[in-house]
Amino acid sequence: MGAKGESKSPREVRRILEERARAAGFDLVGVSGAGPLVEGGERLKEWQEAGMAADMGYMKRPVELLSDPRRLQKSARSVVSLGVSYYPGEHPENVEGGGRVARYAWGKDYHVVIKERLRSLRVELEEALECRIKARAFTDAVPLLERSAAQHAGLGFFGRNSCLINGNIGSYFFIADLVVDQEIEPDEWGTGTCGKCTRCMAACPTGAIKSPGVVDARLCISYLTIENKGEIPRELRHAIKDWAFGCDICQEVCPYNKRKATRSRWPDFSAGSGAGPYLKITEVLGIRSEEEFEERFGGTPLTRPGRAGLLRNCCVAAGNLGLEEAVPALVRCLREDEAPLVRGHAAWALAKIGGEEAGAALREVLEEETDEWCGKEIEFALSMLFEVAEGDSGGSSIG
Ligand code: B12
Ligand code: SF4
Ligand code: SF4
Repeated sequence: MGAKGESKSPREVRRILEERARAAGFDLVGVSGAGPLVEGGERLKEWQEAGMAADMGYMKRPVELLSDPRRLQKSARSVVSLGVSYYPGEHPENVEGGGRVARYAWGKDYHVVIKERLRSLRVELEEALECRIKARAFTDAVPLLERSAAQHAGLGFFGRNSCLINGNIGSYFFIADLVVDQEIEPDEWGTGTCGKCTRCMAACPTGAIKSPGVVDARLCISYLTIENKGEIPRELRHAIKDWAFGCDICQEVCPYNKRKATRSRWPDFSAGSGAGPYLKITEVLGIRSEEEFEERFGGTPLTRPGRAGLLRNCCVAAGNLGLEEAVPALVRCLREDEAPLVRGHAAWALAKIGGEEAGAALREVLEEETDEWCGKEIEFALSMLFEVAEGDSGGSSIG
């Protein structure tokens, strides 16, 4: 930090930060010291030990790393937490049988968009404070407990759905961080309460909210459809309904969002700037190469699960929607797709939708399938179809 910057008091720096961050479009601004996030760290440890981090390797790193801003930057003195609403509005009704996309992902890739603004905010601060600022700038990228840091900085309180809720704008906001070597006047910790409400816990379709503020990622649709690289466990597929990317249910039911959700002022997060609220399932199921995938979804958050992951999700959504128009595309996935992940979920979806074409395709590929897991999925799909057929013809166990 340059000598000139030190002449400004921590309070004055706080005032300048607020002014510049708001001008840069951030809805929430707060500051905390750079000490370890003790309570968050303890909760993280319990969560890790219970296996709730699923297969997210980066969430299994030592707690001391994830909960200490100074492990990110030695010279850190303050953590600036910023909030930006991404709320693009409500989902229109799913009349065309689309794959539902969580609101945070309707627009452009927030990592890129926010990072750009953080960079210019830092430059502006350097100019206003007349000094160089050493800073780490990130959002949802560097492993630090961002919600805990933001709660310490006064941005909100932890809801029972584990999201950080702000009394004025609800929870549809991203958290972004600037870990800086500046002494800035800290804010009071965020307070607030869910009161007697438990709506999110009751509404979660997979029972992922195990206790207030504790989400088991292994059951969370957001994990299953985004971070998960493998299969979606069969017993959870039906609960995913039409969600093709992420899940908003525990936020949709939240009274804070119903009353306070404030539309994003950033055009980058509007439905028109990215994939929007629904994916056209048949179109996604037809994407066979990485190039095509990048062309269609590059620059949006939807690249995260990869091509096979997104097709897997669309298979499950098609099955749950009983989307007959998707049968030809699913049959092509079953026959042609190079990823067993896609073939296996296509088999399940075909069995869910049913019909002669689906049955014929499943029987045809059974002998040729070389992947063991996929072969089992096809066998299971055929048994599902057989059960339905038996049920239809009155051939149940009663008979
Ligand atoms: C891993 C991860 C996930 C995982 C696990 C989610 C989870 N609840 O842990 C999955 C893939 C499931 C996920 C889903 C989503 N995520 Co996410 N995710 C993260 C990530 C990378 C780490 C979260 C984490 O540390 N989990 C570990 C557990 C132990 O931490 P936690 O649940 O936050 O619990 C904290 C509280 O218990 C808290 N705590 C401390 N004291 C107290 C006291 C009380 C009384 C309580 C209740 C809690 C509490 O300490 C813990 C540690 O911080 C963060 C970014 C980051 N680097 O922080 C984004 C982040 C949390 N995700 C975000 C978003 C937007 C989502 C989704 C809404 C996306 C979607 N629509 O599909 C969903 C929401 C699901 C949900 N209900 O949480 C935002 C949340 C913004 C906000 N306003 O809260 C973040 C902050 C990204 C960002 N920079 O904006 N996510
Ligand atoms: S995001 Fe969906 S699946 Fe995950 S905890 Fe919330 S309601 Fe449950
Ligand atoms: S739905 Fe109710 S319990 Fe869940 S986070 Fe919102 S206020 Fe809290």
